Amino acid sequence: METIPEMTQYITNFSLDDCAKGNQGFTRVLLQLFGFLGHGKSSFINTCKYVLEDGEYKTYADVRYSDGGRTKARITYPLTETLTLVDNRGCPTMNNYEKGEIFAQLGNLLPLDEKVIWPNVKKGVQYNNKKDFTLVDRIIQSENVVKSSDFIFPIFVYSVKNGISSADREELKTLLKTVTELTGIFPVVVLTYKTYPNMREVKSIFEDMGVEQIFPLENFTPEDHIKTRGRHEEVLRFFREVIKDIEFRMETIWNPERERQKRKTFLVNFVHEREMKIQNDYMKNQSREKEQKEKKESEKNKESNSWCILQ
Ligand SMILES: Nc1nc2c(ncn2[C@@H]2O[C@H](COP(=O)(O)OP(=O)(O)OP(=O)(O)O)[C@@H](O)[C@H]2O)c(=O)[nH]1
Ligand SMILES: [Mg+2]
Repeated sequence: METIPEMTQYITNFSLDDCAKGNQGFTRVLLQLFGFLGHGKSSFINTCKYVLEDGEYKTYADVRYSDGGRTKARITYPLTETLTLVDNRGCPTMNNYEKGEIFAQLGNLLPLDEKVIWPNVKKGVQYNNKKDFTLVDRIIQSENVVKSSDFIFPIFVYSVKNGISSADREELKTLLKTVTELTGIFPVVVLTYKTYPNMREVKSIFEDMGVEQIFPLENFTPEDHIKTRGRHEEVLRFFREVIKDIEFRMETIWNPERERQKRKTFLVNFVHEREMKIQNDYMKNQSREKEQKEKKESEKNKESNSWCILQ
């Protein structure tokens, strides 16, 4: 299965019904793209559609970059009868608030095709600020809308152009590990801007993090979409490997509803632990401030006492 027509047929014909133990109640695969702002998620969707639908280059997913990020919603792009790409909103950094949102999107616990709003919570937020509990509320409200029959497959999109600082490595490793715990699948990594000189360095950093499947590629863009065999095959190989991963995962018995409940519990625990940490930090801070204040006051008292004795 190496030629372009063979690979294309394998991808377009792939159905969950043909997996070793049947579809087990799953009806489609959501290929969940996630990553930072402007790393090429939407361009990757356009690239996949261009290669698999074999027509003119079109911008299905909006790619022009603006300050707050271009993609502001979680939009689905059906690719074949079984495979649907999901363009999740890119986040500027990954603090614990944004991570909560990312995990809820990836866990398919929030509705699809709706606007995504990042929580505007600054560092040092008071523990009794209830703002963020709305994430759990939104998950509960979405219960009837999200489908357990969606098989979640996480795909992390990272631009080689960005490099990876040593400070970011641990952070990225933890992020990928958490997504694995949440979805039961180690995310596949797509490295965009493949022709940047540091591609091998970035790739080996991801390998060291334990990532098994890494696909460096140059996205097709409105400015550059001349189809070459190499670029076309790269995308097809990506899908072929993703499908093999799905087939492998489907060899195990899975219960779609139980999986969704597990993801929900995971997220509620994540939010709870985060809130507990904020609460602890807040309490510690309060008692530190109190101690400092008392210390200052007792020093002031000592000074005035010794002044009185001298008098
Ligand atoms: N040369 C080159 N340009 C790319 C590549 N991938 C993306 N771009 C360009 O990078 C810019 C950002 O790409 P997007 O696809 O909008 O990135 P995104 O991750 O969807 O961004 P947000 O939706 O804002 O999070 C666009 O101008 C793309 O044309 C690539 O592999 N090579
Ligand atoms: Mg986008």
